[in-house]
Amino acid sequence: MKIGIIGLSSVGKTSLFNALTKSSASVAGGRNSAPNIATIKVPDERIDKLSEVYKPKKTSYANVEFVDIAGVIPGGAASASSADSNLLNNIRPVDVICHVIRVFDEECELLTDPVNIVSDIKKINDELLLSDLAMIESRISRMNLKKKTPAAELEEKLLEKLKAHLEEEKMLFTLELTPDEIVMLQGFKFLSQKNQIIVLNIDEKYIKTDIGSKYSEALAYLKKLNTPHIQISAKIEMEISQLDGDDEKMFLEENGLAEPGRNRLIRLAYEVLGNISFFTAGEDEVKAWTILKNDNAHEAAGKIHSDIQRGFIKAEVVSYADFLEHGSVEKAKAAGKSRLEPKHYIVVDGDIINFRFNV
Ligand SMILES: Nc1nc2c(ncn2[C@@H]2O[C@H](COP(=O)(O)OP(=O)(O)OP(=O)(O)O)[C@@H](O)[C@H]2O)c(=O)[nH]1
Ligand SMILES: [Mg+2]
Repeated sequence: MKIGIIGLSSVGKTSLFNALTKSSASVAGGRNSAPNIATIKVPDERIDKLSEVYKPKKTSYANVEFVDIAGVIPGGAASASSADSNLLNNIRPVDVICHVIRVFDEECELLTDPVNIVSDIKKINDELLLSDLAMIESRISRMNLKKKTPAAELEEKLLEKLKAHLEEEKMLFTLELTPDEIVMLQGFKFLSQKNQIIVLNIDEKYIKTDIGSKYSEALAYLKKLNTPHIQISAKIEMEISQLDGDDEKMFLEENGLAEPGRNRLIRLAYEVLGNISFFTAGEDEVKAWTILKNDNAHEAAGKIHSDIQRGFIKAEVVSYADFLEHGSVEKAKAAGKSRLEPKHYIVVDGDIINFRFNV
């Protein structure tokens, strides 16, 4: 899973990136700079617990890659500058967009404007939208130069529908598409079609408060857009990221936080993408595997190895809750809590699976 951190200039994107990935990328920024990239393991206390029991040689968490992209300049999508199109192209490969909004108004040389959440969101979303519109227009005009096949006719009709939607200043993620249409559009990787999470980078003085009442208009706007949001203080998260174990725990407690914002953000990104985890556990390795909600046991097997999928016999499943209650998978089994499931079984988040297969 790739998460792209985007936003206007100097809103705290790199600070957030550093906090999330325990990196130390320069916060100086600059619009021509290459994106900062780092992969982190997804914190999951279920994996911690499984490892405690199995004491495996290797523990493998799920991975998430964060990409910190230079600030988007309003008006860039309409300009022909290669810096602007490079910048927008850096967003293209990501699975989910983490859109950072400045909600701190500390004295800062560059930032004299008061906080304006709605206007800031629109500035960035307009860029994504205009870039998609330009791409569609150029594709349609190129198609018009050639004799059209039936497949091309279908594609053009669909692109015209998207174009009309964008011309009403609506993001593509708000357009309902059929599964066939989604497949047809996959190659384009439209920027406004990507799911977004709005990260409200709040002033540290608000960390114990829900800023909902202060910025109710902005939250109503997000609700209407159907975009999830999360409030985080990048500054505080940077401090947290420098602590370990007990120090981290103490700091969180002192600040009235249940867990680092990093965990909340990754969970939300998982949810937005419809991702869930299942586990394999043994003395060699305890491992988390990422699949989509509603994937079946046969598809889950394919994540591990094509041989396991091909030779699939049954999935031996113990739920995480049963594992926890009985203290180990073996004890849960002895208590009759293990199920033998067929290919079409829909895997549940947290299932501990042992695949039986024959090749
Ligand atoms: N008060 C306060 N300042 C912050 C916070 N987050 C970032 N800053 C400051 O804002 C400035 C910009 O931070 P960056 O993390 O570099 O922002 P950016 O969005 O990556 O900036 P560009 O990459 O240049 O677009 C720095 O001086 C930070 O110290 C915050 O939560 N509170
Ligand atoms: Mg930056």
